[in-house]
Amino acid sequence: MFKSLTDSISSTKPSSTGLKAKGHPIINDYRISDKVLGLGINGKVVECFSKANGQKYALKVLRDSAKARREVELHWRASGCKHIVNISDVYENAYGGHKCILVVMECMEGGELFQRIQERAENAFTEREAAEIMHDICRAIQYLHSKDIAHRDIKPENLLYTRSDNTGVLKLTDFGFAKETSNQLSLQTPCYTPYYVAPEVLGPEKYDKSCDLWSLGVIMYILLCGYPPFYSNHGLAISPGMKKRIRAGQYDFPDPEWRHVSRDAKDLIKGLLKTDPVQRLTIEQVMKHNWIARYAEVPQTPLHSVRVLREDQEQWPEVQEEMTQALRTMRVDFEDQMTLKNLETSNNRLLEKRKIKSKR
Ligand code: I85
Repeated sequence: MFKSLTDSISSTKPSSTGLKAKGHPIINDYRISDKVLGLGINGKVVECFSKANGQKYALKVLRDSAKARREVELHWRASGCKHIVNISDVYENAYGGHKCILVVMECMEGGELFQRIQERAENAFTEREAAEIMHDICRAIQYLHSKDIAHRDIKPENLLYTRSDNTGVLKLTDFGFAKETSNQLSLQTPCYTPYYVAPEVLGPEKYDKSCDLWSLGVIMYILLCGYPPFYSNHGLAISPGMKKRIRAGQYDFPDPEWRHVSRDAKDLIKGLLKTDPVQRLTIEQVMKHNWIARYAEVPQTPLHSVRVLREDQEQWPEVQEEMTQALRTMRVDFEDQMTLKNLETSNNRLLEKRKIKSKR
């Protein structure tokens, strides 16, 4: 079983940099500390130290499954980007009586994006700095989408800094929901030859990627003002009212936080938070947008974000929960849509066949 992971992993990168899932015990190579760095839904992340160089790493422990193998495979394939957390080693070990996949990653010691921003001096955070951060996140997404990978779980807690000083690099992590979007039609829709394929069959690819652009819109909005564009009224994580507002694209740019924010910034947010995924900007369009392409020339307008993030600090867990749920809804919705589309096209195909038959 695991051989296939090893094979697929080593086949995705040139053999010179090929990552081999190691079969020998990880404890031969690393000292695993009992410090937990984070808890993902698929597994916990703990601190560990290389016995070869003494350096600190982060270790993600996943129970072996098809889902876990997909996560590691896609994450490894994405590891070549400066703004994606790097995998350095993968082990297959029995751990706690279970077959596990152990992913050794570079250790991100700078903490989460918005924690870092919150720790800054008030008024010291400007629109230009927000644009620089957005540019970094965009680079990660551009890299992924160019490799036909949709991350589908881009949210504040998955954006981490390498270090806490000003040399820290922002990187994206957790490929637990990542999905290969390449249209290998023969695999996706086994009953058609490419000649007959309708545009909507090609559609689902775009939907998966558009999830990441919506996330980008939400993160950009929070960066610029300190609160999210959609929130529930009564503190419950994702209320029916909030769902409605997300679906209707009901958000605004209230004063005083948005008064001095540039028109370019608001224009980009509008393109990212389009409710119709087909109308939403693609990552290539975002890269060409003035606010991203010329991020170093964005006005240095002071933002309210640091003050607001601090004032609303106790609401941050809810903000995170809301984004988690909204992303979950989005992934499920797309799956439903895809099933419907495929049913539609397969029905049409049957109709075609009947028409042809009746003409004979
Ligand atoms: N380092 N989502 C939230 C962490 N280095 N973290 C999460 N899924 C993952 C944790 C729960 C992300 O795949 C996660 C994953 C991977 C990491 C990860 C990877 C590499 C780290 C779930 C830290 C860290 C280390 C030292 C200090 C600090 C953080 O988390 C801090 F600055 F916070 F003190």
